[in-house]
Amino acid sequence: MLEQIEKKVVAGERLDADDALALFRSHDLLAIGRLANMVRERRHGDRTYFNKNLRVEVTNVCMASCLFCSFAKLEEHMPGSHTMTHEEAWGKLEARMHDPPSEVHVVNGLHPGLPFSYYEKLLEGFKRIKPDIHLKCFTGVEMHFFAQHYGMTVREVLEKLRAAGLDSLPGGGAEIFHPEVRSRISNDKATADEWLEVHRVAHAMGMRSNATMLYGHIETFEHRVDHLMRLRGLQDETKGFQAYIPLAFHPDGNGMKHLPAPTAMDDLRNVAVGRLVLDNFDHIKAYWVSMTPKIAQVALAFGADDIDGTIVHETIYKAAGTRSPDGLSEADLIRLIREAGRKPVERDTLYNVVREHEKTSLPESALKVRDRKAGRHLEVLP
Ligand code: V47
Repeated sequence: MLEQIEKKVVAGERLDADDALALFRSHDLLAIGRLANMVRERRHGDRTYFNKNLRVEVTNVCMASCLFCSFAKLEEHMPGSHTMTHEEAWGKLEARMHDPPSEVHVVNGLHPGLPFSYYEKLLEGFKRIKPDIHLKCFTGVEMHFFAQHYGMTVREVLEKLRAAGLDSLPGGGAEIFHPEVRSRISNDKATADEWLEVHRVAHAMGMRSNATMLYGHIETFEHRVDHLMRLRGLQDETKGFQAYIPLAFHPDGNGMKHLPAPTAMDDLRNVAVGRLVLDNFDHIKAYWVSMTPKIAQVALAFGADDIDGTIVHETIYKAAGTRSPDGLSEADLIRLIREAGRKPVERDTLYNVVREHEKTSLPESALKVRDRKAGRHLEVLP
């Protein structure tokens, strides 16, 4: 089966659902990774993208009760719940202005008690601080909630938020689309069709977005394949997705805490299968918060061409027990990419190049030793 898939990949032919299932079932990770790497190098060569970004989760108060979530609190004033004032949220960006990020990524709970103007004012304030900041805010689930809660169409919501400064949508909230799983892990928020419709409308308005899949809990390989096929189907229609980001389930402190976290094999397989099946997506992101910086680095040889960014203030995975650090410096990201034998490219959210860094021929650790001997600092090296 893998030989037939290899023939298709080499010929640039589209893989079907049976191929995708065979890839998920295979334990020959190196064979799958090699194929995914071939596709990755065909598209991007050694170029590996990262950005300087800031995560702000302004509220974790949420009317939905997703089984996998360790972040949400049902009501304001419950222990551990938070809703930032605008000044607190803007302060996160102000604190970074000495080395400003190019993107603010906002993901929140579905808060029942805030006026819509809260979100408009939030975006306007970020733009006031840094007019060229890219605002990648509110998942398809949040957009659907805004439409229902504030009595607007999805298009009206997106138009109002765009007028306030919204530039694109992040990929969260997709979880697993198949109703057999979605009805059990996320039964009181946007359905698969509703999530996809938000992205369809955003793309029709000229906005770009990302897509995710939350794997490693109660879903089967068939459910994963169904998910990827639905994403590929919408992308054929709109071409508005930029990156696909497989998200590893973290079990601490949520309704599925009895389940083990996915293993490194599964992390890498999800990156590779995503690269091979989503032939109409430009970018596959190895999100280091979800899979640790070490696995994310290895994923750069298994189909991923992007490692996300500096982040700094992530709280969703922190609540769910990630052992990844809070943030990485630009130098950390560059080192991870260089030691994987790749060329670091700093990008903005729309993948415009901010700065190309040299690819080094020696591992960075060797450079460091050489450097220490020469009494120089790593960052002055080309
Ligand atoms: O939608 C929540 C996931 C997502 C858990 O667009 C969990 O560039 C694992 O979507 N274990 C939010 N995952 C994060 C997200 C994202 C991340 C990075 C980049 C982009 C992008 C988007 O986090 C949620 C949900 O699927 N999540 N709880 C958990 N316990």
